[in-house]
Amino acid sequence: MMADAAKTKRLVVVSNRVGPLKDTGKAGGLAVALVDMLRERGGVWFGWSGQVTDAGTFSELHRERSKTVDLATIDIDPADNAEFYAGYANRTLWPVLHYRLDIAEFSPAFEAGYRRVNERFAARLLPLLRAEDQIWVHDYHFFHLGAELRRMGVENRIGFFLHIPFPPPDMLSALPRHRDLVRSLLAYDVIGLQTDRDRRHFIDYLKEEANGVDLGGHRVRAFDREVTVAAFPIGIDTEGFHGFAEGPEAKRERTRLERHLNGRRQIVGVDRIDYSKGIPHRFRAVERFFEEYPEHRGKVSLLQVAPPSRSEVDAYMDIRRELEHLAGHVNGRFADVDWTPIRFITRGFPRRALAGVYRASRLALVTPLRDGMNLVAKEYVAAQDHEDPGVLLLSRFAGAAETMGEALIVNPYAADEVALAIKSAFDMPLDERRARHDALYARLVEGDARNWANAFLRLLDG
Ligand code: GDG
Repeated sequence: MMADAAKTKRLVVVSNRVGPLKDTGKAGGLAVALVDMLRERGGVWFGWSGQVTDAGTFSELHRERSKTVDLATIDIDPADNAEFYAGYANRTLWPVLHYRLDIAEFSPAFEAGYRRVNERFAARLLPLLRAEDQIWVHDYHFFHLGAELRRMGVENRIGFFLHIPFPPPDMLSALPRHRDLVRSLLAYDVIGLQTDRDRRHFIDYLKEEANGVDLGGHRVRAFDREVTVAAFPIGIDTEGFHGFAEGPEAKRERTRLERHLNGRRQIVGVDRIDYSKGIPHRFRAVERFFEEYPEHRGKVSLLQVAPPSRSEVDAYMDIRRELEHLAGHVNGRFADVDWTPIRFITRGFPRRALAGVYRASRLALVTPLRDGMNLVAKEYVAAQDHEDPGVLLLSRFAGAAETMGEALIVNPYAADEVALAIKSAFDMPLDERRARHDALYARLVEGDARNWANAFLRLLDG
């Protein structure tokens, strides 16, 4: 149990994008969990306003208050946007941390912009802090923020959670000045990673590159600091999302889809367009499935929902074009007048309708080449009808695979293996589907977003 004194400590959350404070269900599990925690303890959520202006990080502080929670944001300027956000964060760190050295861009200007923005965010956060606050910083945009706060004299407990993978040390060491980046991380008191694999990589890095020592009991010593390092697999608002799937918006969406499906079965994929999500590999696996198992032609189709993201980064435009081309190729090869094998939709769905899309699908393909966790896998399971659940096919390279062993675990690079798994999902008898689903669902309730945040904050409370 949390000590009462700790419970009364105010919480300050820092993340690149913040909010919303109201109708948090719209934004997903993370917002639900953080807003719950912020409401309970009272606190501040600080981050980027989403605006790019000339005043940038010197802009006025934008504030919005809802009961016990303050939302505080600042802008960034065009250079910050190019160098920090679209640059070091998304063209350098994102690929390196997803094991993609081949497309990572290393630029001193990006690196300087990243440091500058971390320093500026720390300087703007400083006057909002109180002596007893617990500070919780999120994700790869802010590796240096804790170290900057320390430099400014902040002695509060500060935690950091990395939402994306931590790669093996050999890979990270290709990043210029990687030691500075990791040294900064050690300024935090608690470092949270998604999975045991990520935690192992982090500790291996400290041992290999910084004479680190694993002290056991989540404690690690390196760079003259002793800190807590642990895995906290992030969850969703499981029961809330199940409720969405039973609600009217989901039902409307289902009816619309089922009318169109006309007795056919639907496979679903839902991903931001991103090369880490393995969508082209998935399309090729679906092609292999129709090739190898022709009895399914005309009876099954894939609905791929893929809202665009980070379109200012070239690699993201390339992948969109590649997907349009691949979908066209598969459809050209197999489609019939009344059947389209792959429907590729690049607009987003409202969250409650998305729950209906999941519910209307007998199978979900969640096949990233590398993913911190992957919440789509969890949402799909949460949305199912307990009496007649669909099957989750999950990449072994998604963090979620570590705690979702009852899914059909596949290697996303092996099209024939994925094709066979798709077939076996359609052959799977009801009692097996239910047994797998029940085990997955129970674990999702246990590891929901609230419990995830509580587990992290318990360690941060110290
Ligand atoms: C990072 C890590 C980690 C997608 N399409 C629509 C839509 N979405 C929502 C999904 C899901 C979210 O976006 C995507 O979450 P993921 O976990 O799959 O991926 P990232 O955005 O890459 O997130 C990841 C996560 O952080 C949390 O720690 O799991 O590994 O990469 O919630 O539902 N939502 C709506 N319409 C869409 O069309 N409303």
